[in-house]
Amino acid sequence: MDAIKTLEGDLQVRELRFAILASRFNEFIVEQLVRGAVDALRRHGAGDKQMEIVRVPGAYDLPLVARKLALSKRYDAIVALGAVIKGATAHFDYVAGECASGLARVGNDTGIPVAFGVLTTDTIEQAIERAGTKAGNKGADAAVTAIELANLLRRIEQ
Ligand code: INI
Repeated sequence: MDAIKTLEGDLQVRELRFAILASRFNEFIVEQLVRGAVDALRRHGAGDKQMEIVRVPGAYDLPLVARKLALSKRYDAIVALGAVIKGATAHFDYVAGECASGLARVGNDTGIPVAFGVLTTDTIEQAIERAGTKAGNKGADAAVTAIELANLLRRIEQ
């Protein structure tokens, strides 16, 4: 494999700019995802001027604003954060489904990576586990993915 050219994104933030796009619904959970994302970006060397936090009411509303942010050309990647909890959501499938497919579409249509840090869980306990307790912090994971994808796209363009 050594002879084969391999393209990968590294985890150096360089001068990259990030939008952390977070929904307010289930704020108790989502704020922990925001905290995890900011912490991960900082620990990879990003300064606070390289990130902006943008808030929307709920996860369903993320794709609309993600598209606007992507088209603004002000960011190299978007970290989308939210929490849709089935137990508390009669229309879980619609909110979670539209959120996931809408965010994927934004990335695919605009070429700006949209890292998916939206929790979709059956219970509030599962959401807490993924928001900085025993199953890690999915906001931090999404932020690291955003760094890697932004760098990979740059390498492909070079
Ligand atoms: N939004 C969420 O982010 N999580 C939820 O669990 C949720 N529930 O339970 O309905 C939710 N609903 C609001 C939705 O995202 C939109 O803000 C709303 O429909 C207005 O567009």
